Amino acid sequence: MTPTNNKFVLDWINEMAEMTQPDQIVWIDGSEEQAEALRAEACSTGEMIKLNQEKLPGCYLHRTAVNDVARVEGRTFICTSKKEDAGNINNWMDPAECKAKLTKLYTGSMKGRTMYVIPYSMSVVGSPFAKYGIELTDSIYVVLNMLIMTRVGNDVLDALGESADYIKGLHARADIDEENRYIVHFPEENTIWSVNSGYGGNVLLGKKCFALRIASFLGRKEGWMAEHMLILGVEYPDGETKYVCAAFPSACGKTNLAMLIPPEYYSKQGYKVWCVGDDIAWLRVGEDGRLWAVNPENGFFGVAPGTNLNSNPNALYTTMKDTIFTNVVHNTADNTVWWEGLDKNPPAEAIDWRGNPWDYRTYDKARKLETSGAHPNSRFTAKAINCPCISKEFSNPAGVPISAIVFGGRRAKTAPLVYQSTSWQNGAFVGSIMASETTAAAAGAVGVVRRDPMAMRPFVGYDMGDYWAHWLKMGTTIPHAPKIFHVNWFRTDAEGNFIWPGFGDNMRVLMWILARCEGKVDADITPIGYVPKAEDICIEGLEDVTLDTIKELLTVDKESWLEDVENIKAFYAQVGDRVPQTMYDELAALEARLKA
Ligand code: GTP
Ligand code: SPV
Ligand code: MN
Repeated sequence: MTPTNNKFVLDWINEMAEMTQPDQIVWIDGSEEQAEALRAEACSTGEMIKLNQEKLPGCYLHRTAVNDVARVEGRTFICTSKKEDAGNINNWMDPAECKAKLTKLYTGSMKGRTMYVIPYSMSVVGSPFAKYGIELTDSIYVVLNMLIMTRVGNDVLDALGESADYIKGLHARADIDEENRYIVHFPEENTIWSVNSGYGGNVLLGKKCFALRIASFLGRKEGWMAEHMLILGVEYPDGETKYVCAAFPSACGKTNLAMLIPPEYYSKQGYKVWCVGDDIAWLRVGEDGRLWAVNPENGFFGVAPGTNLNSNPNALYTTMKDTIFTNVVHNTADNTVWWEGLDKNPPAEAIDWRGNPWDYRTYDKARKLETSGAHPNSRFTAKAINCPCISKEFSNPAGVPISAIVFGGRRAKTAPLVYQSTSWQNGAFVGSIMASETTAAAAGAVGVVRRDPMAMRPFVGYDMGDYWAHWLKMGTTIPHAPKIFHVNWFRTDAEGNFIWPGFGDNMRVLMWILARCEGKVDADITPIGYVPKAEDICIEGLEDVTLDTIKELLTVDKESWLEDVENIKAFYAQVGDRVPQTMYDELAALEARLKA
């Protein structure tokens, strides 16, 4: 007995099972009993370690293979029938060629193993935003993560009914061979294939593969947007809540901003911040002419290092139960976990992310990757409902109305603390020229400035130029469009220290942003857009920040911006001939203003 009679689903599962040849097929029903049995099985094989259940109830530790610790952008492909539809920024393979190649890798890969069938929904089942998917996988770790990150169960199959409208995802661990690792998308066929990885964004197919790459493709076709954005609400003392979306590249502060705790100056007056989402937003124009957002996920797959009681207490509390930790330090004395930046007491008896005994005294900042106990991209998978600041609108199928969209990156120089674009069109341009220093969230060099438009460079499921055109077109369909801003928490001084305190204090910048949305505060116009008057960024209660610090953080250095303009020109050329003329016009206007 299968929990659905949907012919499209059953035929596809049969076909995939004929190729991968599992010993058995198990349908995941979302029940706690089944999840608990799978946890026990994973612990019996060493795939997971059950942690101290008194200190960390429901928590487990998993270590991935040493060669498999981050997304692999170089091995991620968009397989459209025409190469030009994937665009120059994406890797492309011919769909038939790709299937032939991967079929070889999948064939027999599940022999002796179980294929799990995970029916899941992105966003609340039945919501106008909701999209359904089925992931087939031979990894219990993937099943248990998907149970936290998405809405899993038979109600998804019921909602799907006899329809063929679902995203087909196939994942096989195979040999975790990095030379044969592929994360491929067939947007024209609503299909995702992933092989030879067991790490997060490569294998939790509801997340980056579906909710961004496939969804961005669908959004363009259907007139909505899938974005790499957090969603938060700022509640005012009078009880009204304003919502903000923010797009920062991977490991650049979305989870932290989404869960921020207001500085005392604000909390005393009754301000509160609520988290709706920390990574992905789906956006649609509402009947009232505003832009509405949902978080399609059901949990957080957050960066562990740096998370602590000062930086992000809400995230830390969220991870204290029902959490899967990946690639952090195992404190073997009391069977708990640790990571760099948690506290100043690294465990004396410990196993590092590689699975080797670890002596914290050997840590060397200059050789961080080789000597740290937790991998810099180690993660926690935690339930959204366990977050102390989760918004009461988190599961509202209608979503929340958005007042402001904020772009941001990691820039040691150039980008000021905050500026506002002059229109939706100019704001889309600001998104298109975003840049950031690379992080450990993806394999490759760390700390290199690269252009990362809308924080979506690795996640747009079609041509980047077409994606920008979609942004411009959306602007014409939103009568009450959000205002668009850009922030940078990461400017450094001559010694390389961050100038801005960041974290909870980012609220101070959010308050300026919201005041701008309501026309309640003035600004100075500069060649790049509106910049705050320094005295309008509240520094009450900040120890090391003076009005002069704010002035320094807000400077717009024309020379370095002109250098950036040259870099942007080269990037636009690389994106190719589908860059909208509007973006070139905006770029020319920016250059002219900088030279005036
Ligand atoms: P993904 O899950 O990869 O998409 O990352 P994310 O954008 O959610 O990033 P996250 O909030 O996990 O932050 C990543 C790193 O940036 C952590 O090490 C944080 O400590 C650091 N970080 C976040 N916010 C700030 C900030 O305001 N200032 C500074 N200096 N660092 C920050
Ligand atoms: C990111 O890299 O942006 C993440 C983590 O959120 S992953 O799920 O691996 O993509
Ligand atoms: Mn992310």
